[in-house]
Amino acid sequence: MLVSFMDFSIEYLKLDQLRQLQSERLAKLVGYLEERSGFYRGKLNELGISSQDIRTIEDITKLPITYKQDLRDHYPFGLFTVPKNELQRIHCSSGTTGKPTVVGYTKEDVDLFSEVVARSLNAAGAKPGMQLHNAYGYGIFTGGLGLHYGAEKLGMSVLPISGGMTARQVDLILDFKPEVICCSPSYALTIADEFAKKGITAEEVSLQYAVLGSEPWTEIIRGHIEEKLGVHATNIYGLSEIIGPGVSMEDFEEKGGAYIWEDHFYPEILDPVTKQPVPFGEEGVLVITTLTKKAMPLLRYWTNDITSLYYDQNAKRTMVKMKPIVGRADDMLIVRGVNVYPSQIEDAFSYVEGVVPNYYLTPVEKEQMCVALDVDVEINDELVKARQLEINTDDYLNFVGSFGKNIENEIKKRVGITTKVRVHAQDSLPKCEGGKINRILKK
Ligand code: DLL
Repeated sequence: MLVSFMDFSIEYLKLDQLRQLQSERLAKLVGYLEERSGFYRGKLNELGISSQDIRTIEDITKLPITYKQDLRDHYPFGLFTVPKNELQRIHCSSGTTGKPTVVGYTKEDVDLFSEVVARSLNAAGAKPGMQLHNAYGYGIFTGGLGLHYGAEKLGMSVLPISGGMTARQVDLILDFKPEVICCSPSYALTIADEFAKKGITAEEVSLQYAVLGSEPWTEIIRGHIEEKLGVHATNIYGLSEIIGPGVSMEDFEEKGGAYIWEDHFYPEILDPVTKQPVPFGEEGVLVITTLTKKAMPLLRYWTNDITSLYYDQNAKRTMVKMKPIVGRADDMLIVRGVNVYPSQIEDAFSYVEGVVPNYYLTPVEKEQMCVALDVDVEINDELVKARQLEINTDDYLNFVGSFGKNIENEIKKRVGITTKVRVHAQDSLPKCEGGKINRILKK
């Protein structure tokens, strides 16, 4: 078996030592940017501050916020702080419209990326010598290569299968018997369904751990994946601008929230409107400062992702945790004045037995205002079979009708909006074919 030479002791650093380390790193970073970044030099000048004003991590609130637009305005390489010949890799964020957001890595940055992904895999339960079935997309997306290098750093072997061709993925999992899989949660559901279609049970699948992220997901999806694949499913979060996957990660024995590797990525939660820090524990926009990156460090990067921070009394490690992302501020729907994220609807499903969390939301608009939401969702076959209902008979339609009403009521109760729920047979709505899924359909 391969042995890992990684040292994870930093994850258990005493809080005062961690703050000291963050303070030193922040002061050094601002000096570095003042020297190398025309963009940040200009921003610091505008605010009338210099690197001399940044001595402790608390001084971070004096610093400018960086937005995605700043990266777009300096497309492609304008925010890089090293010459192009010092780069080792270039990635882009996953936006589908307009020019991509470009990020560069020096060799040190790639090492850092591998280190935080290796830490994440370790927290997910993976061990040196295990095999990773890496179904994240390889290419300019950070998922595939990010997990690949991290797994190798931990001492795992990797099958770089990438996303798509689900039938083949399933065959190779059966033949190669990997212990660990990584992909988006929606694609893990597709893979799990493919096993079920073949009549293969969780006990027959070698997988033990699933490392899932790149899109919001909730406990109902975790439950389905854990049950169908017989794994511990944990949440990995990250974004290209900061590094890629491995900004934060759940522990497989703790779950519920993800440790932020805050010796490298300093988190703040800001109010989306006032842009001021919210009281600790309250929800807002996650803003991250990269304390140690070289090619494209960012100060207070506005991720647009909504979450909150907390300390877990029973946590193994000392670093702060974040709750699962509720959604991106961009994906928020306003239904008759109520702010709604798809993940809140998904969460409401968990209160009705028999919902298969493969769903789509279609906003219903009147005079350019969203007044309601149509929800298409699947019903579990087993439930229908258990009641011995023949598809499309009156009994079936009545049952499905009241099932849909139950979901509508739960959504009304928990999210506060009116929806029309259309119930579909299991496996009849389009599935994720690899990569990130978009739950919101346009009419
Ligand atoms: O999605 C990096 C990644 C790859 C993360 C593989 C995890 C696993 P981008 O393509 O730049 O990078 O997209 C980043 O995806 O700002 C969030 O909105 C969303 N996102 C990523 N992970 C999660 C997660 C990668 N675990 C954007 N939960 C982020 C919710 C997530 N949203």
